[in-house]
Amino acid sequence: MYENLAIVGATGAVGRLIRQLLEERKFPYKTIKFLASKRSAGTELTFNGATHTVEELTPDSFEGIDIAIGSTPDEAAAEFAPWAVKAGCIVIDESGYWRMKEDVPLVVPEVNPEAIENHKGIISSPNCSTTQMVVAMKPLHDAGKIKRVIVSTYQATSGAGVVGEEDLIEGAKAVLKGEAYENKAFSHQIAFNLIPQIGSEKYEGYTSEEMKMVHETQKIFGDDSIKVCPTCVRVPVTNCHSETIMVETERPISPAEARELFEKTDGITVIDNLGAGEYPMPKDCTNKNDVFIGRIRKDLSCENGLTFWCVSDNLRKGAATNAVQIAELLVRSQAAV
Ligand code: 11C
Repeated sequence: MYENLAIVGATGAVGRLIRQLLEERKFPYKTIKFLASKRSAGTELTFNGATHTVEELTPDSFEGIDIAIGSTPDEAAAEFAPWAVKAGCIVIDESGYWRMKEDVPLVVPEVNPEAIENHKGIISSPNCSTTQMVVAMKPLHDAGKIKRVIVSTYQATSGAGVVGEEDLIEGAKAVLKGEAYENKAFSHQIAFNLIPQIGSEKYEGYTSEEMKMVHETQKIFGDDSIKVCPTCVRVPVTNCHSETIMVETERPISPAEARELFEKTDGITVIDNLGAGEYPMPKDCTNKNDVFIGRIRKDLSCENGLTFWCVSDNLRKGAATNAVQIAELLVRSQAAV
């Protein structure tokens, strides 16, 4: 039975949300422990009405643990996941470190749940900008085979952590008062501005965030022939990533058919009434677990093209919710044995 849990990186923003989701979704467990770096060890937190003291993450942290959900920087994930696997624990990892490794399934439960069966102890959760896009792509790909995607992202500052949000809020106050502000997360002012770079320069003029969208999408669909052309932009919005997504399919899919496909898909909510000014917006999608879709229309520039707008809470479906859903899949797969 998978009944002994550990949350690694328990005091971070996504760690906090993982705890909240486990409570909200009444995740079954017998014991749970909360792990973090030495700096945060000793912090007290409440889970399901009980007080827990956060323990320091060490090589011995995983004895007797069945599932560990980790939300840590890449370097920490590279170190702790092998400790956990050695102790017989399954790791669900939010970091970028393990995603593209051959033996590590990269899973979005609405898209490729079957991939968890091939795990060798580590299961990865994708980057937030990829996750919402592949959830939206899945019903269209099943119906008409997607050949090509052009995506532009409008990514919230919470993707860069608490300091990212601070750069927006405190930076905006400083601009309004005409004062100087020293950015902590971003290399440029984000208040009243857009930054067309997320991550470092990586390949042929694309950034690391953009190349994650290319490689992770192909791995999740198990199809390297899907062409993805991304542009990732940081915008002055505190939470929820938005994306314009254009897909070109092998057979034409009309906007009406696409809407029906989206509406039938678990995890997708359609809000699409341009005449009434109704479409998903970050302020309305925050704290929700779904991927929201609107502005569904034909791409006028290409034969089998369809274009739409997609918004999702990057800390929830883009991170914590997806990881907890993977843990739920594991529990269900074991119950089915
Ligand atoms: C951002 N997508 O919005 C990034 C954050 O690979 O998990 C998540 C990075 C990752 O800045």
